[in-house]
Amino acid sequence: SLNNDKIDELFKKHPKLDVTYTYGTAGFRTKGEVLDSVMFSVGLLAVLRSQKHSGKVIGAMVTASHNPAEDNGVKLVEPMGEMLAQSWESYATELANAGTTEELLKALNNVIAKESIDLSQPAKVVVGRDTRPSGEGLVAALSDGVKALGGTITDYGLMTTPQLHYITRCLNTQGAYGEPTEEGYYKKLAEAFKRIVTGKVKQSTLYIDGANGIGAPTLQKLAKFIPEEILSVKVVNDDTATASKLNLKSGADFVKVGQKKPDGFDLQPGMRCASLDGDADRIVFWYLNKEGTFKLLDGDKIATLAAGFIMGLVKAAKVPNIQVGLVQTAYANGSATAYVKDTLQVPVVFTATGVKHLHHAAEEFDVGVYFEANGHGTVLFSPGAIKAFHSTQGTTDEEKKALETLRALTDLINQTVGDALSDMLMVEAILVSQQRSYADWDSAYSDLPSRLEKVKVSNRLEFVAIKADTELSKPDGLQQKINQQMSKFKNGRSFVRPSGTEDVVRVYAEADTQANADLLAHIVCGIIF
Ligand code: 16G
Ligand code: ZN
Repeated sequence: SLNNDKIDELFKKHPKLDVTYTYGTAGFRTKGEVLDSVMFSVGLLAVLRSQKHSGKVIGAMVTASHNPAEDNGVKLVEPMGEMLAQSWESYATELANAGTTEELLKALNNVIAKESIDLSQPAKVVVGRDTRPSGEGLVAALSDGVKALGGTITDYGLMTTPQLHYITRCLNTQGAYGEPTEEGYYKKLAEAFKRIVTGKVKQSTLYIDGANGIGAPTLQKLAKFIPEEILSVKVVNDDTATASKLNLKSGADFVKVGQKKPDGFDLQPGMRCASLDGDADRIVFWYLNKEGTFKLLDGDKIATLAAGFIMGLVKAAKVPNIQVGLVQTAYANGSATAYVKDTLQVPVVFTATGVKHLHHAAEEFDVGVYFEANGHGTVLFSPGAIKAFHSTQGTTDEEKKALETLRALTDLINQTVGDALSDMLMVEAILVSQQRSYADWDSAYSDLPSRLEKVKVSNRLEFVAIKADTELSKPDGLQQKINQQMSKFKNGRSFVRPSGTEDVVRVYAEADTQANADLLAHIVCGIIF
């Protein structure tokens, strides 16, 4: 049974503040200074989750991703590296909002009873954090939570979110996925990349905006495992010592939302650039075209590049019965969706925003490509597909080469979660293989002009999004008004959804011209305000 005294003693070190917390799309996320008690409660829950999985290792990542330096957050990782099962999110919320030891014990006993937790099971937790100043103290609080329930915790220190997911999976699969160390991660990615590009013509330097976050030093370490003759990378915005610079006028979110270059770049035509976010689970690519216009290659462009390449390989390798599919959200540009359906002829499935939704939908395909337009995504290979790539021999040289590239891709691409560094190498491997420039890649289709706005409303929970975030079921009648406005614009499309990470409602609009996309967004903002 629970050691009530120990829980009480440690909980008193992490008193709950007068704040209501919610485990949302990306776990808990808010100002770092109000998260101490939350971390303690997450440590408790991680132990129960590990026990539920008969002692398998559970991951905990302390990060607030692309948000400002003073924010922080935490999310739990399942043994195979996925996001915490949705059915446990409400337990996380209940534990985090317990104000007294009595309430906390009640919430704990509720989980134990409902999930029939065997408290005699061992419990193991691993934790990592990004570069935020509040991270170290928050890890200590989480650690106290783990200890209060008698679990063991290993602190891996600074790392990217995808590295923590990788390590969690490695620890639970006895080496089958890779070595459970930082070096093991670099080696796995570097080796797989080399297998694809060796002997092919190298491209010009990649300039990577590290958002002054953990992705910068991590990429510098990764680059040491890849010879300069096959890849040259230069990391810009790598000042992790100045906390306030994290994600400041830099990073994937800044570039995607503002459609402009980050600080720190003297951007010239011909330069190939990309931006990571603060925990390196997102990447977007960008460049100046011949006319000197800033051009963004976002998650949709990455997804279409990857899907097209993999389709070609599967065909060339003559592996039968491999269904490649793509998963998008409502934020996918209308042109991207049309290109995937009409030109690539790959089936597309839509899900609500948030990695967990896309990830599970992608698992339904043999090869499931999922990317959010914001640059978060990966490609999942089913166990059957991986087996087929290994058991098929191939007769011609072309078939053998295609098979070897497919096998290497299954190692190169992070199978647990979207990974900016793995995605960067995947894109580079494809561009090298196809000898394509950014402009060639970009020319597959032209994005429809779009606008993303946020609106502060008195209660965002009054807004209920349905049909994969494309419509609102509440407040009553609002969707009809939005539809009326949309229909007035050529290629007009707009949707409204409550944010899962900020106290705002987001408005997206798309139309034939930038002025019309801006206008439609503006009108819809006016309707909901
Ligand atoms: C979180 C999600 C991301 C999503 C974003 C939407 C994960 C790991 N991250 O960052 O996928 O795009 O939330 O934010 O699921 P919003 O709800 O504030 O628009
Ligand atoms: Zn992130």
